[in-house]
Amino acid sequence: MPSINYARAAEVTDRLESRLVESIGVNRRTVLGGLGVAGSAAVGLGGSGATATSGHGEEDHGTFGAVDEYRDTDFDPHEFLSTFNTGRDGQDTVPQAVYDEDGRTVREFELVAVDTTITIAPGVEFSAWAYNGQVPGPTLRVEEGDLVRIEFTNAGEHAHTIHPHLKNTNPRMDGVPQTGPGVVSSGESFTYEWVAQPAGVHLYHCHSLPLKAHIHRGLYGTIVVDPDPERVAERPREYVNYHGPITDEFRARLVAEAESRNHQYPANDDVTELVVVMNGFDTDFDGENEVYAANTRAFAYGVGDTDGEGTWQPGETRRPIRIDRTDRQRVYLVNAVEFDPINSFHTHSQFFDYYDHGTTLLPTDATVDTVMQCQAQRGIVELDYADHDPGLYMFHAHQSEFVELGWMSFFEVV
Ligand SMILES: [Cu+2]
Repeated sequence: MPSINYARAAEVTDRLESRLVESIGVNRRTVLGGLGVAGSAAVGLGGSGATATSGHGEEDHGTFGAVDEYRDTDFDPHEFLSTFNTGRDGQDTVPQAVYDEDGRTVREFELVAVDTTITIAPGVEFSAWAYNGQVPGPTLRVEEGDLVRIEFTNAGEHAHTIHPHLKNTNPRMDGVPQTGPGVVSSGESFTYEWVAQPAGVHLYHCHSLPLKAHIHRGLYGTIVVDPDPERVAERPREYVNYHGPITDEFRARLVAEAESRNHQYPANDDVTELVVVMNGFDTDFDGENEVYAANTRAFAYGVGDTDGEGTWQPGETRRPIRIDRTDRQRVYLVNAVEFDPINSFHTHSQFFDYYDHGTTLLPTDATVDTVMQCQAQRGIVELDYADHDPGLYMFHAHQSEFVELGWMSFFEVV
């Protein structure tokens, strides 16, 4: 491998990271968000009658099953990238029970909302509300048409829900305060059931009021719904924004694309898949974000210290995302930022195909180097680095402020 200048990239990452940590006014380990009621009131918490338990209490809510195991999660943004059901050995790292019921495949997950602290920059912790103790929550991967069953327990202090961005035909299961069970109070449980549709990359999040308070604290995650190739063969028009004739060749192309997306098909093995959730943290509860990130940790995919040979020093948490250029790269990109109307994703020296919401099998944008996403928007980014020399290639939000405050990353093409 030709020598790659890591030092200069490491210096940039270092400088930005130091400035960010200084700007938050942290020079020792500090838990942010400890403002409690006062801080939450700044974003209006407690203003809703629907939110039953808005007060931080001294009262003991007890423990609920194995809840404590979620309170001390050692979240690794690098592991998180590919922690979902890939169908490959050793990578089914988000536990799910899979079984048949009434002729349909059920995929059952357990989600527990807890109050916890997470690390968002070196020495900077944030008082989060988190599904299974991690922000973003676990990535749920299912196939189109499956029944997704979520055993949800609220072990946090506040009332929460899970609202899916899916085509959900039962209002009881919408996870909003106004329908079905409403909010799930502290100490209670509810089983959500959703049909996995449409195929694509989707979002789930808490819908308790005030919404922005519950989302920015960390209650969100990704649902990847793989297209069912057999359904694509039968109903190809539902997967394209194209009105011309559907020839056999065209149908076969769509089916091949669906198979490459579906983790149960061998064609999926030639694709490296990554989940990138763009998020932000309002550390002083003034309704603006102080820290931005891809997958929670500011500059996690920046460049840290190596031994000069490209091997990361022990304990180094900053390192680029390594890309095997013989593989196709697929990024499931989700914007979970609150307070800022839009976020964006920009690649250096590279153009990509983009599938808005991931619901189509032909790109909605071809050959672009920047896409923007409004709040809750998401999509699939497909990259091919086969023509590129090995080395470091930046990617980041193209809002300079977001870059300086943490949302700056590198791919390391090898
Ligand atoms: Cu909530």
